[in-house]
Amino acid sequence: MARVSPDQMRSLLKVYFIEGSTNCIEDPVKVLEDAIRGGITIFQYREKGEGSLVDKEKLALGRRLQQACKENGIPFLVNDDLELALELDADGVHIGQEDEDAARVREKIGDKILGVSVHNLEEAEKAIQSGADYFGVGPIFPTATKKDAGAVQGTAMIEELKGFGIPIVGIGGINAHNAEMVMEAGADGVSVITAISHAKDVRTAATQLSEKVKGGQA
Ligand code: TZP
Ligand code: MG
Repeated sequence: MARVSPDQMRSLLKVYFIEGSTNCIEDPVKVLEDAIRGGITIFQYREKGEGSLVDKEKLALGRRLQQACKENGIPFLVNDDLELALELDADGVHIGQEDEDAARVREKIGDKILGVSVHNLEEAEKAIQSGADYFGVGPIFPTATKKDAGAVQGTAMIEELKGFGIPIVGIGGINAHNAEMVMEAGADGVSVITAISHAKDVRTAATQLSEKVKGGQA
């Protein structure tokens, strides 16, 4: 399989749902399936925080989530854990600045999707040279989900990074009420945890977000 093209990446990033067991009130697989029915376009398994699964249990949940993605043609990415991504033969990996060097990750994953979190122009340059397929930019708005997230950036950094021509997804405190601001700043999509995983009606929450991002076509 060839590397994903920037245009393909842009359309995949539109409604980017992230979750792990600690983000969900219900069974994470059910949450994901409902989110898929609501129109998400890509998924990231991010098993983090107090009480998160490890080893076999982490792998087992990853397998179930990946299966739900496969059945529905949704790309399945893994956060941070390169070994898990390779073991599951995931469609890609998302890494932050504290994780393994992006160029080394690119070497190990071949043509799989590589997302990198960037916070400034320097990190962005380096991520491009390392073979990133997209940038994750945030936190755009205040978030309680990632305790070690840096300073809230607002949408200004998206505008600045737009010039690189690499697909961009915004993250952090995004929901159906503020998603349009993120898209108007030049993002190709929005990445959310809480807005979908904690919704009373997960499917409707995903649909509402889709409508904001895709301009009415869920
Ligand atoms: N990276 C920056 S903010 C964030 C991550 C993983 C958390 C996003 O979660 P939420 O609940 O959508 O604010
Ligand atoms: Mg990370």
